[in-house]
Amino acid sequence: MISESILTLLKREKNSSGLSASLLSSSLSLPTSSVYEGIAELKKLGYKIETEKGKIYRLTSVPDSLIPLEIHDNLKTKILGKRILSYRTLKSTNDLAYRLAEEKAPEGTLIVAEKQTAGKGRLGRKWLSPPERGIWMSLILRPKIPPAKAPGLSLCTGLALVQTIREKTGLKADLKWPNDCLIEGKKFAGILLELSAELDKVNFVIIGVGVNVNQVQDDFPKNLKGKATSILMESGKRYSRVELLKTFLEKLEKIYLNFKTFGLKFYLEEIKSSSSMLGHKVKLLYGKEKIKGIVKDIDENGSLILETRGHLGTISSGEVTLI
Ligand code: BT5
Repeated sequence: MISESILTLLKREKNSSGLSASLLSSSLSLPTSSVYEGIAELKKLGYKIETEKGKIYRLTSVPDSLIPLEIHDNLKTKILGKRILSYRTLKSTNDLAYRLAEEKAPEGTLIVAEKQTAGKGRLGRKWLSPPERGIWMSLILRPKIPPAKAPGLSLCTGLALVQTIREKTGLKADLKWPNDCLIEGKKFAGILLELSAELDKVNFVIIGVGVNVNQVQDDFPKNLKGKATSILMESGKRYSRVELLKTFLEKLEKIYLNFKTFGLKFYLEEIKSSSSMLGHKVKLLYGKEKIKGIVKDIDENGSLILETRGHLGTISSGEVTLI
């Protein structure tokens, strides 16, 4: 892509006095007219490029947009995000990912949108995805594992997210079984796993992740006030969504490869120590059933071990709240 090659050169020379159109054209063996077109395209994508005397170009800032040009830049993964489809608006990145996976899209394909108009949570719930405030993304994975092991990927994803936020922001992010990530008890991210499987084999898994990065309090409706939060609200700082996404992909890839080889047990201790529920009294909503108990453990399939009136039960899904 012409604009990508021009951008690579402009980034390399970011601190110099700039590059001339003729130098760009000779370095890339392109006619000058293509250089002008490439520069115009980059400006349209939000890159700030200073122009001197109409012919010397200097890159002064890059957009925090979830576009392949930025996500691919120095991304150290071998599978995740190698192919990226990026949109201004989608109904749901998960829906598109599912369709593409059915059409044989390769493992690691990443779908991102700046805004979702029908972002999905679990069980038909909605996920608010306002424009340019968060990371709304889905990944296509094709692990060769039995379907019963697939829910473990939700905890693996949560772990990668918690590791990312802790490392990049210093905030104490926690996992809330089975699919939430919290800071100070408030939800900043949710994970939605969708599975296509036969009895003994997974065809593909869609990992949908929504991360609230730069929302302010007023971006949330009344019913989520005090329950939902963003990285900006917790840290007081704006973080680059692109940088968070890249770190997350790198961490998730490492965890995913170990998960496929060794199973969830490889990360179980870290998952447990990052989990806000362990040892606490909780209320579990499972369909229409309500159970109270103490969270004793998380097992190697990612199920919750709940003690209720002296009995231990294994819970594979549901909604848990601290009491
Ligand atoms: C989840 O569901 O937490 C999974 C959310 C997954 C969203 C991603 S975004 C990219 C990808 N494409 C999609 O269409 N979805 C995935 P659940 O545990 O059911 O939580 C949903 C509940 O969280 C809602 O009913 C609200 O109460 C609350 N909620 C909605 N939007 C929120 C937000 N932006 N931040 C925090 N809480 C939210």
